[in-house]
Amino acid sequence: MISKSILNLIFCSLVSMAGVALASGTHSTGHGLDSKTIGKPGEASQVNRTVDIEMNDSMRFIPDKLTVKQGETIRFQVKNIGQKKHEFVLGTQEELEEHNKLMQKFPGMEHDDANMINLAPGQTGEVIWYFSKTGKVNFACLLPGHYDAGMKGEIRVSAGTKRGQASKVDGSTGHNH
Ligand SMILES: [Cu+2]
Repeated sequence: MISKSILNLIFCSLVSMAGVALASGTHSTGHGLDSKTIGKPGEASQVNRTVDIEMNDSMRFIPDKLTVKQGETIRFQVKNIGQKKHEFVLGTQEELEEHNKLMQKFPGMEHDDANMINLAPGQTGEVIWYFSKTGKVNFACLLPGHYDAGMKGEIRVSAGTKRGQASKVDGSTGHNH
């Protein structure tokens, strides 16, 4: 455990040296991930719904495209149906790509943060995440070679429960005299 946290520490400093934007300087969600961008770890008691995701040795997530609503807390129930280890890591595309490069340099690196789950073959685990902002959140498997083989996915975070957009359609466009 001690060596693991030391490794984590080293890893984090490497990430910052590599020039990843450490927006607020907090490390609460892991390797300098900007929690303002992708959201933050969610509370089990606040979960709105569960999304099942499978990971396989064809280096794919199923599904690899998801839509959630801003303000939702999602329980990602992730299952590794392959014979290899896989992991599910949430982040922005930039963060994931930067992280991916580091993983190639330090292939033995294992880490455990709120925004990710690393699973042995046949294992199921979960990540509970609160999506605070609209836009795009990405996910990937950062084990060496997996991301480059296409093991990635995308979550679209749509605007919450706002209504009133519909009135735009039959509103001001007519303007008949
Ligand atoms: Cu993988």
